[in-house]
Amino acid sequence: MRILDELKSRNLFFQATDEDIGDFLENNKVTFYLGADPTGDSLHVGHLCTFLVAKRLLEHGHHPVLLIGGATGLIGDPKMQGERKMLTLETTLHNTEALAKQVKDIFHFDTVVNNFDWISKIDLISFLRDYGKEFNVNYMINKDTVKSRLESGISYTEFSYQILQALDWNHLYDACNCQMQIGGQDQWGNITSGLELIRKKHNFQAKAYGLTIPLILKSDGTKFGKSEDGKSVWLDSKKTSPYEFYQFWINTPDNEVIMRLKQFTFLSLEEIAEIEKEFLAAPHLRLAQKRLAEEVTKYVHGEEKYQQAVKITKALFNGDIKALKGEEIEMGFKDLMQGTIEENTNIVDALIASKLASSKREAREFIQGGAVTVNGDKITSLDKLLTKADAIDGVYLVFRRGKKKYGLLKF
Ligand code: 545
Repeated sequence: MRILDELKSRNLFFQATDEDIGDFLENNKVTFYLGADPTGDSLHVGHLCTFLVAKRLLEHGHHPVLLIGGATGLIGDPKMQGERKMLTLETTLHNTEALAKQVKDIFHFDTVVNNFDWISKIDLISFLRDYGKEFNVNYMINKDTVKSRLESGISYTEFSYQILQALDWNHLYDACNCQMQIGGQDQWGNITSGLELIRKKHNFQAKAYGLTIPLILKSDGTKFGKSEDGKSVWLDSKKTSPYEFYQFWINTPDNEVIMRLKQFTFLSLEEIAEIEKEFLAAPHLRLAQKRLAEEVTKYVHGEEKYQQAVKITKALFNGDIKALKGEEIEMGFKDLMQGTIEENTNIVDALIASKLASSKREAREFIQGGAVTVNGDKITSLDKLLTKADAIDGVYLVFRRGKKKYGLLKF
């Protein structure tokens, strides 16, 4: 299948600057780039799709260049609403390193560049003469993001952003014949500014293409990429554990899951069609969600972390807490940690400390009713004193009340 048709079938094509981009991608080995500003120290799942499109193009024989915006991150790509908070040089440097490492580790891009390397060398007079002169202000204020800010206000700094992204592409066009830029749908204005600049700088002899990827929305129209408690799902395992990451994909609604398989995995469309058939025959088995979670977790975190996430999921489902190691307990119960207790704490007090009971009376009721387990063992005696011998690795006590309520305490 032609790569452009493949992207379209996977709902990964929003728009392109030329109709013949399909032929162009079929008949050439194209160097293209994708940029990311170091506004944070990690990507999240909302960014993932665009990077995977770069991988898809790579698999098709094209050559991706990943640009980290060490310079543009200091300026700030205008958002639809409100001026960005300016980042310090220090933060930007820190984030640049973290992002460069992350994209190398996950996607193995071999060419990573930083636009600080060339933008920081342009002096003000050259900037205004060599680039500013090529941009008509009327053209600039017609870009979506700028236009949306004209009422509420936009600083000159953010207003200038598109010129910087444009000169990046022109730089890469000259430096490595970079003939295409890809980005999310929100990058259209910046990408077309770059194309304009390249054309002007090359006497309208240059051939280059811009391609954008649709913004991913959930079926209810809200933003994709937040976990159930509203937190962003990061690719950095220190910010979102592989278990939580796996859970995010497992929780994909039935009416979105086939689309997500197309957008986020490298399974062929034929394989996905097979999965869809089996899934529709027995949706309650959640086969499609499991496969999606498997593919994406393996891709981002590797086989071992995926296996661990599955193990934690199963242990939590069966209540077989003892099957888990300390590290896995930390991962699976990260948000349920309620603090530390002393050795020989009575079960009634411990249950209150774990937040599974709100009073001694309630705690006693739960315990005597047989609703309470500690690390999977049922506790019915009100006199039970908890010791390190009860704890996993001598440290962790996982309390469960009823089928689903969990709390974690540490010695
Ligand atoms: C800078 C200089 C260039 C080309 C591009 C840029 C960056 C671009 C931008 N991109 C977004 C971004 O988000 C932060 C990610 C890391 C914390 O702002 N002006 O940097 C996102 N991008 C990926 C997709 C995007 C976009 O990295 O394009 O649409 C999200 O899916 O918002 O010369």
